[in-house]
Amino acid sequence: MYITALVVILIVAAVWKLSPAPLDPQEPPSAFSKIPLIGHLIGIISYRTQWPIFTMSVFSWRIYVVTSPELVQAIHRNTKAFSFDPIFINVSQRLFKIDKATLKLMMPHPQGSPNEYEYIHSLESAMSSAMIRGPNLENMKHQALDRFSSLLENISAEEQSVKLFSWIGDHFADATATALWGPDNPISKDHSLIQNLWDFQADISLLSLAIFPSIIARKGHEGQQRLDKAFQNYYLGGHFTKASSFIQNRINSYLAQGISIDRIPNCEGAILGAGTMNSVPALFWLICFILVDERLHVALREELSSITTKIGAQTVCLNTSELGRTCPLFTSTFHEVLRFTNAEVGNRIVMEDTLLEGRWLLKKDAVIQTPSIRRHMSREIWGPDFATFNPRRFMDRKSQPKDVQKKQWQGGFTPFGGGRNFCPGRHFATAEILGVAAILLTGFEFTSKDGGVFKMPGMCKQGMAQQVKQPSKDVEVLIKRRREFEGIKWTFEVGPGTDAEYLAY
Ligand code: HEM
Ligand SMILES: *[C@@H]1O[C@H](CO)[C@@H](O)[C@H](O)[C@H]1NC(C)=O
Ligand SMILES: *[C@@H]1O[C@H](CO)[C@@H](O)[C@H](O)[C@H]1NC(C)=O
Ligand SMILES: CC(=O)N[C@H]1CO[C@H](CO)[C@@H](O)[C@@H]1O
Repeated sequence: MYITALVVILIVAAVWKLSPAPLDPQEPPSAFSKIPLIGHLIGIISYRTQWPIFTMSVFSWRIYVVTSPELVQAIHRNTKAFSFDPIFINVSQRLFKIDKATLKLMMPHPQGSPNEYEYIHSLESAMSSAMIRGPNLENMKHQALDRFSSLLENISAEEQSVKLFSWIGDHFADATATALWGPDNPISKDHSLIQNLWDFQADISLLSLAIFPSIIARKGHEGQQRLDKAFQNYYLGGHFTKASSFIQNRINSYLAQGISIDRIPNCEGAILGAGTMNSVPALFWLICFILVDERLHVALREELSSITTKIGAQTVCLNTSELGRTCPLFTSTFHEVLRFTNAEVGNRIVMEDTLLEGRWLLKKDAVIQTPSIRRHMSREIWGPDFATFNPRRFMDRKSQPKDVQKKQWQGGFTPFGGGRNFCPGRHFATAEILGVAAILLTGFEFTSKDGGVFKMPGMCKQGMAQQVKQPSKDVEVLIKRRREFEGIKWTFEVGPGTDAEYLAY
């Protein structure tokens, strides 16, 4: 889950035999040796080839980089031959200092198939079954939006200055922790843990090296330890009775596999990380792309007013239940933000020699990368304006030729990954981000600190661990409540959601 190309390569380097193996004629063509191996660079240099898949051999390592949407789908489909499981285990082991007995439970059963990671599969289905459309998901949406709006009570019509990214992030972390672990979650009780979470996330790549973490990643290490401790108190204190089904299912899956309750907490910081590290930058960019475009901002306020209903003098209801239909421009803007800011790399390990699509031989133990940037920023897939931010792009996809639609939706657009590791949180993330953005855009004004027009913050080329790029620097803005929303409490209609907002493809 939290894996950078860098870390994968270090792991592979450690396990790879040192003698370089020559390429088999059936393997993907070789390209670009002796170049830096950071994820986004692989994505960027992949533009220099027309091959649908190519091999990078650096020293004795072998990485297959996939550029074509069709092959990405083929990789996602063949979950047996191409697996994330070995990476998950290696990284978890390093990051969470898992003891020998627990590790044994996590590995494939000695008498079973060597590639069957029962532990991971059970955990994955426990998580995704709690996050599919239905009452559990609706409950999480409600919890998150209710909590976020209550955190805004102190923002009055009096202007105040905030650092936008950290302001959004801090509230979002609390709201997300509330949705996942319930009202007794450790984050809402102690906001100082939020900084610990950001420190942990910033250092996650270094921490997964597991070499003197307290020296090479002191802040991240301290953050991780404080989070561990807080979740220890939460789990051992039995505070999870009001937690979401997502968390309840995780607990049951652990217990069913023989992992005791005291071993659970040290992974929970990572789950909170998964729930915030992509959503927070995605929400931030959504707000920024709207604030820099006055006409878009006005059009969206107009669109959102159709789902905003005043109930009595003190309450406003936001009906976010079918945003794909009721607010198509808003939903499309969000999808375009994901296209524009996503840098998912999608690592898999080849479990056994496999002939991909009857054509390309992929060798056991090699790493496969499917950098989304190569497809999200592709002229063939998106047309001549692929490099322009077009908030309406996803609204009129239905009017495009069938073959274009097919390319865009089958492997061409994968902000949430795909295949067995398809992000289980994608429905929740979409609903939470759109819901929070709807509150912020309808109820509040944001202006530039220096009084000028809002300027687009710079974007990092690639987060070290995130799938959505971070801003290179935070921005100061002035925020105030709109007069007509003074003293107002928000309520939410959430509903099950529709394909249009959930990117069902
Ligand atoms: C905009 C927000 C988000 C984005 C862009 C995103 C993206 C992704 C991606 C690309 C993957 C890896 C898929 C793969 O390797 O094929 C992933 C996995 C995962 N995500 Fe998300 N995610 C988001 C929000 C969330 C949220 C809110 C949660 C939980 C509350 C979550 C939980 C997870 C988990 C648990 C996994 C691991 C799944 C597995 O190993 O099978 N994500 N996400
Ligand atoms: C709002 O402000 C009051 C007084 O300053 C404080 O006690 C309270 O915790 C604040 N509430 C939130 C949600 O920040
Ligand atoms: C919320 O919106 C949906 C979709 O437009 C509609 O079917 C539903 O009746 C609305 N709910 C309320 C309480 O207005
Ligand atoms: C893909 C990979 O690197 N797998 C390794 C993970 O760690 C175990 C044990 O440390 C190795 O046996 C795997 O080869």
